[in-house]
Amino acid sequence: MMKPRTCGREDEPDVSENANNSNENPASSAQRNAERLRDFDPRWADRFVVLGAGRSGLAAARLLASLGKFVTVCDDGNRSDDEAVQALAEGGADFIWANRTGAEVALGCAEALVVSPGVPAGHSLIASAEARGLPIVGELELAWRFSGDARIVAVTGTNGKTTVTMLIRHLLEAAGLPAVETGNIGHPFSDAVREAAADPKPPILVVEVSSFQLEWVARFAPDVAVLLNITPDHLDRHGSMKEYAEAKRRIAQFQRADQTLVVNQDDAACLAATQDARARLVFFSLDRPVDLGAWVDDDRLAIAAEGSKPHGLIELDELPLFGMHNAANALAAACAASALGVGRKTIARALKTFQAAPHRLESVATVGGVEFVNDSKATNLDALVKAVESFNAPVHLIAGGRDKDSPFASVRSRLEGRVACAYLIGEASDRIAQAWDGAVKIAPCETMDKALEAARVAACAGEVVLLAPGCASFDQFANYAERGEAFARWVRELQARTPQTKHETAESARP
Ligand code: UMA
Repeated sequence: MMKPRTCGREDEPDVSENANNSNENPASSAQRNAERLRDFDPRWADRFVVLGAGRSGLAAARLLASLGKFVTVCDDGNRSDDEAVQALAEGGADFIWANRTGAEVALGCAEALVVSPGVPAGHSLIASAEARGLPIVGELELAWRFSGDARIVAVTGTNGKTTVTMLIRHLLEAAGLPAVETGNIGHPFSDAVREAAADPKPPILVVEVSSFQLEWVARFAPDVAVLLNITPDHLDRHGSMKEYAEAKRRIAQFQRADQTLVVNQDDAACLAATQDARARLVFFSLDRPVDLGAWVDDDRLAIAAEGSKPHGLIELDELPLFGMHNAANALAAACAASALGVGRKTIARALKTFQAAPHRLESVATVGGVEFVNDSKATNLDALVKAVESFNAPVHLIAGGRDKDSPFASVRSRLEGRVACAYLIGEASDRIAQAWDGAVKIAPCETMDKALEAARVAACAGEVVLLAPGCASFDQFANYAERGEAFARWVRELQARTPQTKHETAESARP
């Protein structure tokens, strides 16, 4: 039976201090909404409008419909051919496609508007709901309100979210604790909550959480929150770094003192964002030992759990993931698993057997001595730089795509001397070329195929061709996975038509 989270529990923080409490500054619409949501209990509401008929919106609608609520789903596009839409419609949900009048009528009868993560806060239906005084609830918050006693781990950060989410699930399962990956990783949280409620042995829900999902959080309080890093990303959506960091901060804003917050000790923005946290703090660091948490001690990962002495876990080179950023990811996951009771020996054993997700520094093949590496998931500048810094050989970098207002010039000095040539594709090409001109050699290529061909011709044995776009994929591809697959397909075709030498293995040029 699906149990809701109770609202206004005595042990929950008084969110009024997080909302606007000053007469001098008028409350922002987000703060007013947080106040409205504080008192809103979805158990007692019957009629919901869901904005966005993508994965999250449909999952939210399925969750609400399973609880006997009346649901209308509005979308600016038309996805009526979608099987999931048809199934929901047959189950009684209404759909309104790109029809503002119909959407307004639905809103007039609704008690709350549920927002999909991809819908920007400035959407006219959100403004309309605000004008009507309706609570606006994000899909993450909605699902959490219905998650009952399920144990929840939430992972956010600019980079590494997916890897850490997967690592935590892996560590929990190694300890015999059933766990499910959910959220931004692709399996909507609303579905995971609905499925967990029907499970006699509910799993721990490990939720990858994006800044988009955190925009509408008003009470979300995971048992364990993990904040990995905060570097510029999605500035086109959030407007400024301040707003972006503010969204990330919400992962811990409503946690209680008996919950755990795992924070990157080496990231000043993370430390600033969690200054007021109420939860028990656990740190991870690549630079120095911590009292409670995990760190790198010489070439060994180490951990100090609550009430126990520091212990070594595994050697850095036993970790089946490349780059120091992945060592930090492993430390973060170890802290989260430890907070949920997983012992250090199990953590150590399981870290050695983790398999990385595709499109993340994935070595596709070595052809003619050149290693081709797919890091299509590097969709922002920080990830791009970390990917480049993972190699000690000259890098032929394929970058570009949809621009997210990223400060490309800020990474010039970190690419200089490492990148032999940048092969630029997609909409952001001109801005990147201007920003990097003089620091690295530039080859405008427009498309992936042209970039790969140019890089193949230029790269010598021992060098690396790296796809780390530093941009979103949506100008030329459906998503980062499709972009990574296009890269990998081209490389495999190249490999098939190139005679391989005896020594040609996917041996890495990484340090
Ligand atoms: N839509 C509108 N009006 C708008 C915007 C969108 O009607 O103004 C409609 C679209 O027509 C479409 C639907 O909304 O029908 C799409 O909704 P959505 O953009 O929220 O996407 P979903 O399919 O629900 O997928 C979302 C996440 N997408 C985004 O945050 C953009 C997925 O993360 C996530 O896996 C999924 O929920 C399940 O939780 C993807 C992503 O790109 C991977 N995330 C960003 C990132 O990782 O950088 C944040």
